[in-house]
Amino acid sequence: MSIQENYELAKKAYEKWGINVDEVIEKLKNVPISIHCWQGDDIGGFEVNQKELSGGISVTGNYPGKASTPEELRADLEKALSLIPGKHRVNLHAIYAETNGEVVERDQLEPKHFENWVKWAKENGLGLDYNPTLFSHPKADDGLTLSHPNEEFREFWINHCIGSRKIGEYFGKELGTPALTNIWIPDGYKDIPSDRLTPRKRLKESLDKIFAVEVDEKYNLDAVESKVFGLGSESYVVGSHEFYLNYAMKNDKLCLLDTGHYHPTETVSNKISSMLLFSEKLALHVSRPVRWDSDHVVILDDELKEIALEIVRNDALDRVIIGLDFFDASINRVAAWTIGTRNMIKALLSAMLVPNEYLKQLQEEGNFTERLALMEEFKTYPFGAVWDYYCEKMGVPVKESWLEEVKAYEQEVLLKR
Ligand code: RNT
Ligand code: ZN
Repeated sequence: MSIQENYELAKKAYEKWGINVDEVIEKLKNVPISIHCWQGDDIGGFEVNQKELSGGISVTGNYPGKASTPEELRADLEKALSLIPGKHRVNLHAIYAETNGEVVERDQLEPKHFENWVKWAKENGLGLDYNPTLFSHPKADDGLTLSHPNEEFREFWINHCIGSRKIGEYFGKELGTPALTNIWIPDGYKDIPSDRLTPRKRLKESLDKIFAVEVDEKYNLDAVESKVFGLGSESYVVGSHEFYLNYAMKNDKLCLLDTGHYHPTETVSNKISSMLLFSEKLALHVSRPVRWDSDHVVILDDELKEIALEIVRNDALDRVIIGLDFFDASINRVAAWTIGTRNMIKALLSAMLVPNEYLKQLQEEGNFTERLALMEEFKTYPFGAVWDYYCEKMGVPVKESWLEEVKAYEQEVLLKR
């Protein structure tokens, strides 16, 4: 049977439940995923005085072919994007600035250092998002940045974050879609702190200074990302969930929830509805923690599906900004992007192919038998046939055939680096 025939059959099965599959597909087309550029080069970046990765995050593996120039990184991203259905966004970090071989300190970065990225984004119909880089730097060697006891260091990072918001604004203006500028800092302590308050007070003051500078929300949205622990900050992280949740609510900023930044039995899927009741927008870093914040490639697991369901059934596709955050250097990096992003999209599609309104109604009526029965039965509905049709319609490889393209790209491009 052809892809089309399979699709027609699947459509009938879903139509029985009042799901209009053609409409679902139209809707899915317009959901952008923000693809993190840093999977392509193990969070290396292009700084002239490149420092080793720090900040309590770690990339493991040494698969050949990683990008080491902006041109290579963009070419790899283009390859991955050609295998992913839909129009998406690319998420940059300050260390991906292009400074023409000159040393430009992070607090001196300007929009002009991202001109090539913007030009490329325009050519490829992409939006751009941004992150100041508060790690892999001599001024962050002790794992402290915006909460640093040394005022001079703090000022440096504050200025870097202010400049970053202006770069985000520049992206938004140029590309006609607001950039999300997300602040994540590694600050914390390996061992039990004797004072938890003072560093948090300093972080609060630093953020106040950063956000005191007016930046048009039409072009740039600010987010703050919390964490529960990191390598070297096992006992205490300054920017905890409660810290940023309160900060964001009080100051009208977006909370960014990274799926690897909570206690192992805590799930981001269960947080989304609560967040949506109190803020207009919410941002995500979809990742896959394995025992810790290991940033494995996103797979189509139960938690990913549950996250997608929470976004879809709460009608929040335009309120939840979906970004990815994983870095695996033990496999082909273009494949890593492709697998992770396709899975995110698959999860959204599968969430749209569930009779969500009816299931809600069953719960309201206390009919938990039927709720459970249907939720289980829908797991084996022919969602794969719709996914294949979607890929074909969007002009990207169907099923695992994308892998052949990655293999060829590896032979022709990656292994020659
Ligand atoms: C680290 C955070 C952060 C980084 C990127 C590179 O734990 O998740 O988002 O992964 O900024
Ligand atoms: Zn993250």
